[in-house]
Amino acid sequence: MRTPSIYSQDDPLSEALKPPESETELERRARLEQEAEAKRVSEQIDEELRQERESLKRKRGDVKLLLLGQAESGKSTLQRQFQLMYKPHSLEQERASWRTVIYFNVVRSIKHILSTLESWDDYIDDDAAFDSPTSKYLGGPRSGTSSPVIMNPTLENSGAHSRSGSPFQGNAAAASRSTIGSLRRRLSPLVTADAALADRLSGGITVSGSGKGGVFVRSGWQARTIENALGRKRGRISEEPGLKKPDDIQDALVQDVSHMLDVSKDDIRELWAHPTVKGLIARRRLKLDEWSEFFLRHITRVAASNYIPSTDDILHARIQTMGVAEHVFDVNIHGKSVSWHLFDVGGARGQRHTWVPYFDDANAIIFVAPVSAFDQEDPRTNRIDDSLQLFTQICSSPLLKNAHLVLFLNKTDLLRSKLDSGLRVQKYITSFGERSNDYETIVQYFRAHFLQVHRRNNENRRVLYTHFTSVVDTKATQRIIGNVRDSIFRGYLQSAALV
Ligand SMILES: Nc1nc2c(ncn2[C@@H]2O[C@H](COP(=O)(O)OP(=O)(O)OP(=O)(O)O)[C@@H](O)[C@H]2O)c(=O)[nH]1
Ligand SMILES: [Mg+2]
Repeated sequence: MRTPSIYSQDDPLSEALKPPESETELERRARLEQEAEAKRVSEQIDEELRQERESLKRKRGDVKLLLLGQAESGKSTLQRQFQLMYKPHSLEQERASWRTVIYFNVVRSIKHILSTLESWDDYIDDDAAFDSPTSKYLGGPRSGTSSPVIMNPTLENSGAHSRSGSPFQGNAAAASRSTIGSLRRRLSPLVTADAALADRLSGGITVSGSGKGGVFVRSGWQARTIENALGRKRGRISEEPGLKKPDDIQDALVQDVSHMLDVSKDDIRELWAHPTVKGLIARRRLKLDEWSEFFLRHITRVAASNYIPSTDDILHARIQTMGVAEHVFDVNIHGKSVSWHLFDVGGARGQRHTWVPYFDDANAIIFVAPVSAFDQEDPRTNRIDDSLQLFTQICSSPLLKNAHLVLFLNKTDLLRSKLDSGLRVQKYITSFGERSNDYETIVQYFRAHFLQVHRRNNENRRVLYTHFTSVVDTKATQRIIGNVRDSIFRGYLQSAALV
């Protein structure tokens, strides 16, 4: 008689799936082993999902905190600061998966630099470089993009350019083209890894309307990135004594990219330091995101074959959030441990519809607005203006009217460096007028606009707590988190739940 297997005798589907009569003893044993393994993996997934559901279940007395704000404002980075403060071991477990994100950030940056160079024919001549984009291409501020809220942003040339301003190209041009051409050839295998890395992180899910073609990840992507790399080995990782822990597991793709980075690090450094690249950046013809600049500045360390992301690297890494990710922390206050459920939302326009179901019974909101974004658009609205519109919606939402409201005016470090490099707010936000272009005047000006939005939408007379932040700065952010925690608890203790 055949050894019992998962194929039931009565089920018609099982009947159809029955092994062939001609099955040999060897094949039968292999099949049974496979079935047992599949069953074990499936049970383990069920158990993990059950445990996850259990741990996420919100109890009476738990705090529900929402992190809201536009894309790239710093919500997930702030979430990582909460994680660092209240659940540091979980960040440790994720360290390996951040390597994939950071490699992806680096490869994307190189790809972006090379394609921008290509559109400039690998050279920028000084005349073209010094032309003001607005005067040359737009003839002044573009109309038709005025702000529905407060500001009246002007737009900068969004990238269209012509090479006709370079009437002669001498030795400098030829040398630039030759060097960049060779670098492009040598770096092409690395750049080709972009798609595979994106696929590894997103699990093959693409999101339409994702602006810069970014990669989105859902809650729990860190573990899945490792699973995606391991395929069927999933589930055995931590159980069997002989098998490696997730950190030790060698993802072939990541290993390949690591190797390519190691052998290309001098080329990447050369590209990053090339006068044409520096010229394009200085003239704002090549715009790099803050994380690109951060990892390129640290390329020698990041491209080393034994690279392990530091906590600072993890805070600077960029991956877009898809939907809403819930994180639970136990927060101790006055000797009492309370579970905080922190909801980190995707801020891209196409993701905002997913927020509303989470508004119900929220205790607190941290709204994150990047003040450094005054010179950016999303996609045709000035980003500060977009933040103000979003903040208007949050302040006026009846579902959120009882939630404690905190505003983080974030990325103040980047604002300072933009001002140091000579950027003028008035150029992008005409209503800023002739005010002084110094840090203090600017942050107070933005703060006043947010306060005004709050005042106009404040039937409940609730307080708005504002903080100037740079959430990549761990020490300062943890102090502010402590502050926010205390203020949330003060309000919260008054509600009957805890007293
Ligand atoms: N320098 C600097 N970088 C920051 C700051 N806050 C966030 N970043 C960086 O900005 C990038 C975007 O931050 P995220 O936290 O991913 O933004 P998000 O709001 O979660 O974006 P979505 O998930 O798309 O809604 C990351 O590379 C961060 O490291 C800051 O205060 N200063
Ligand atoms: Mg995010």
